[in-house]
Amino acid sequence: MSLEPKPSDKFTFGLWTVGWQARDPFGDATRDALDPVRTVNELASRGAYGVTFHDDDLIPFGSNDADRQAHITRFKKALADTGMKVPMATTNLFTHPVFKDGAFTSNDRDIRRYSIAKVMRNIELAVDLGAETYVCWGGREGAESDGAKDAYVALERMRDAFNVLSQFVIDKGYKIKFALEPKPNEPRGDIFLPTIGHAIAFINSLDHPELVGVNPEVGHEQMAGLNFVHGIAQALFHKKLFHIDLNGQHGPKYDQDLVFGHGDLKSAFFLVDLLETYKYDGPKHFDYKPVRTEDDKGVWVSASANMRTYKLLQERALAFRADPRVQAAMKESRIDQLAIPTLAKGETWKDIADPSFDVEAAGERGMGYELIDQLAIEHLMGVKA
Ligand SMILES: [Mn+2]
Repeated sequence: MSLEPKPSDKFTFGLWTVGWQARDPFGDATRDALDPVRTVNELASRGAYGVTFHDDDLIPFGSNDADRQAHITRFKKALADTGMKVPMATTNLFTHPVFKDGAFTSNDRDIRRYSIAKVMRNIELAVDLGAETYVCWGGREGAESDGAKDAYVALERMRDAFNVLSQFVIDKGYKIKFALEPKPNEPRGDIFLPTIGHAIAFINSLDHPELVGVNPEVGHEQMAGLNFVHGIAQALFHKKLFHIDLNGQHGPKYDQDLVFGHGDLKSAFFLVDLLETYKYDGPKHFDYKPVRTEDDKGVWVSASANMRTYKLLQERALAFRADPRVQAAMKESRIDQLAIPTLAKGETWKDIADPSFDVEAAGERGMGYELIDQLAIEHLMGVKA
């Protein structure tokens, strides 16, 4: 298979990813700002499917209506010229000082109301550009002190926001769904809805749970010490994987936003295997940051690296599944048996008390997983049988 990225692969990038100027808490920008029009052109030339944006990535915060329209017009022209899509958009509810205590869960009620209005305004633009998913990352929704915020009522206010926004898209007839992006911390000391599991449970409390899913990010779950592959499996199980943020992370530390695969490569391999097995057909969205050491050339090298790594892992995962040695090892490990319902059709609890079951013999059976793991590593390393 070709490793050349093409639009049918549905690779997408946030304007803020390649556009990150590499300002961090300790240092100034090391790169110039990128014009969104150039970003669209550069990514299109490398085989991407589309771009995504926060309102403020495209339209500088505080722009007047005429300037806003000018930014939108030239962005639309770049999209039309290249065929690039905008499958997702999101709102910046974290940069301006007004959001220092959060947006939907700020203790200030007027800030909460303003925040929902800012989202609604950008949803109208997102729909106009053809987006079907609206991501909500509540980076400032949290606290540094448990005395600062009532975490119970904060969830009630978070629920208010999604109920209002759901009613907004219903009343407007928009075909767009929301995707919550969990993160455990950073920039807040602790962020509400810190993991995939928290977010999915919260969605069940909403007026329109069918309109809300998740947008999990590799690094965010790994910052919490969790298994991202398991998290994605659970999101798929609940039919809530509306979008995905691919990147790389080395375990629980600050949010590294590395190129996809440049963190835990083995986890990335099994993630691609899972997405391919369950035929995830949404955008493969890279939410990463080219490392601060890179110049403009390095930025575009890193953009291509994300797509190439995905394609390589896709190739390796398919080869792994097709390898007769892997298939035999999986059969030996009884992996196929997990797909069989524990009770047969028509059986009840009355049917499972089997007095002849040999507990000791069953306890002695080895599972054979070491062989499967080694075969996975060898496929990942490109070792030919
Ligand atoms: Mn991140």
